[in-house]
Amino acid sequence: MKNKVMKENRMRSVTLIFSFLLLTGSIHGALISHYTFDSESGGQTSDSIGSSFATLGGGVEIDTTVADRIGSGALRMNGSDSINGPGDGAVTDNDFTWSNDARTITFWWRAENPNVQSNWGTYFSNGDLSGSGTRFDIREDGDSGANLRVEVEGAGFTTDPANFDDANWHFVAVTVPDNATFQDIAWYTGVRGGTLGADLNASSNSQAIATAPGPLVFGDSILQEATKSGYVPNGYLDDFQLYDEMLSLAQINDLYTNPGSVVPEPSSVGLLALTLAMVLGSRRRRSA
Ligand SMILES: [Ca+2]
Ligand SMILES: [Ca+2]
Repeated sequence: MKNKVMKENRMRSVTLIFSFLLLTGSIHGALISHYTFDSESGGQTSDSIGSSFATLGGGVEIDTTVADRIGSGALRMNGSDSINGPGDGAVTDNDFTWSNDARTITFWWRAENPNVQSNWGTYFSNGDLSGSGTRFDIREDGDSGANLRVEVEGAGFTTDPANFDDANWHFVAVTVPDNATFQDIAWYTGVRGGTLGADLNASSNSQAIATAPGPLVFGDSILQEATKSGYVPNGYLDDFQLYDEMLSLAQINDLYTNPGSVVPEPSSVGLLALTLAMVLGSRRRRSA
């Protein structure tokens, strides 16, 4: 009888520990990529999550001098697009597979030459060109002035946040819900130390989001069009964060008002303590 109780206790402990591991695994899954652009080594800059890295192309480098960067460095994008395709930018070694899953992308951007817009300078690009909705770009729209544009294959919308290309650092956050069409995407921007603006997307385009697997590209686009080069912006990108869920507006505002911070996660230590308390509690009940 005693042996049976001990076996049950052991099984219960194993189950609880396994649950703990599953729980912490899913919590760490929220923020899935974080490029601080603080340093480089051998032409690569590391993702602070996991072991991935981005290879720096000819149009980008790590800059450690620009004013008000977050941490020790930022990605300097030199405005020179010489390769047809994403190779001028910083390109990750691993593919991301999003398809129609929810996501949030946040980063900071600052122009090198205030009020001189890049052509189609692209801060972030992902996916491929295989079909409708498979590409995902966040960029300037130089054809319309210094504007912010979000674009997928088959849909795009240009907005006009005030002074987006001035000398200030600008926060950008883009959210995509599950199973979204283009009109469901929201984007927000705000100058450092200011107030975060409202959702800028007024598009009613119903193109489905179906981002194809591909590397993350910073400072260039996966687009390959001989007549539309100029995808490397002239400025700086800093503190890129990618979440595999749609953050709330309050969480986004927290990232905006605390540059370089990440959305807080429940403490793993706290969960471990809770799990141990449950194990001990179950043992105490058994032996009572
Ligand atoms: Ca940085
Ligand atoms: Ca290029």
